[in-house]
Amino acid sequence: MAARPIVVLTGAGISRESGLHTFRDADGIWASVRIEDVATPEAFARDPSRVQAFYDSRRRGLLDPAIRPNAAHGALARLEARWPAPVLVVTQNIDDLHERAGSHALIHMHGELLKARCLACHAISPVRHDLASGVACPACGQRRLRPHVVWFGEMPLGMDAIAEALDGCGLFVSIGTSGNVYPAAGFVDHARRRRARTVELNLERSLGADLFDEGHYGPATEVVPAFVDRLLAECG
Ligand code: BJW
Repeated sequence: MAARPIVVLTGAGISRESGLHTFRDADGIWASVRIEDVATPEAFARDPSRVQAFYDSRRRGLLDPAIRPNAAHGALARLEARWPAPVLVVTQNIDDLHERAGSHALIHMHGELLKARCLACHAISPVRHDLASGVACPACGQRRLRPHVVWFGEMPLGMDAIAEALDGCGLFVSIGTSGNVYPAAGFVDHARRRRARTVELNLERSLGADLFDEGHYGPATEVVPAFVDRLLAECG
């Protein structure tokens, strides 16, 4: 049978072994910071310096040379290069580890930490420095940049392209996400309705684990390369 398109959804768990924190694990980001203080448009309107400082600190962390893509990111790039049909990675992560590993067909549905958005002219620009000190927008010169990330209550990015890919996929794989946050948590349902095979790869069963046809549990650097190797062997 001909190979069918694949959609892969990734979450914070895939980057954990690269040294980045997840959100809802015991040592996760939300254990030390409240969502309401840093990840809503209301928080930014109330206290922009605090929100900027939170993302500035995470951006500095991401740019630490010790933070590198791991074997799971590498395996997905290999899958895209070798699978005979399209492979789309939809990531909830704002890090750039998928692209550093070599993934090209990639949607950052919750935005990108290394980009800023201008509140005055809406231009999106690359950023590698702290925004708290008031960096000017390279397009219009105003000092009204915010992190290019999607906060609670905001519309995730690329939703039309994601829906189209889910409509046409034969396999949906969810990796390293707890299934707490919508609309991403609903993608498995969408794929099932389209009769795609659905697979969860995670450290432990997620909230929606029962919705998947199969699950493989363990660290992403082990279960993802093993799963990709099996898939590539199946298609010869
Ligand atoms: C490992 C591992 C290892 C660990 N190996 N695995 C009531 C009901 C339903 C929905 C709503 C509701 N009220 C409001 C909503 C909507 C809301 C929502 O979902 N709220 C819920 C919390 C209830 N969603 C929104 O507001 C979204 N927008 C929206 O819905 O717009 C309207 C719309 C309607 C219809 C269609 C389309 C749109 C926006 C959500 C924005 C999320 N933003 C954040 C922060 C910004 C980015 C950032 O700062 O980084 O995004 S929140 C945070 O959670 C971040 C993540 O991307 C996101 C998901 O987290 P993730 O990746 O799942 O991480 P964890 O920590 O939860 O899980 C890690 C997993 O990895 C665990 O399972 C571990 O076991 C595993 N793991 N180590 C493998 N080594």
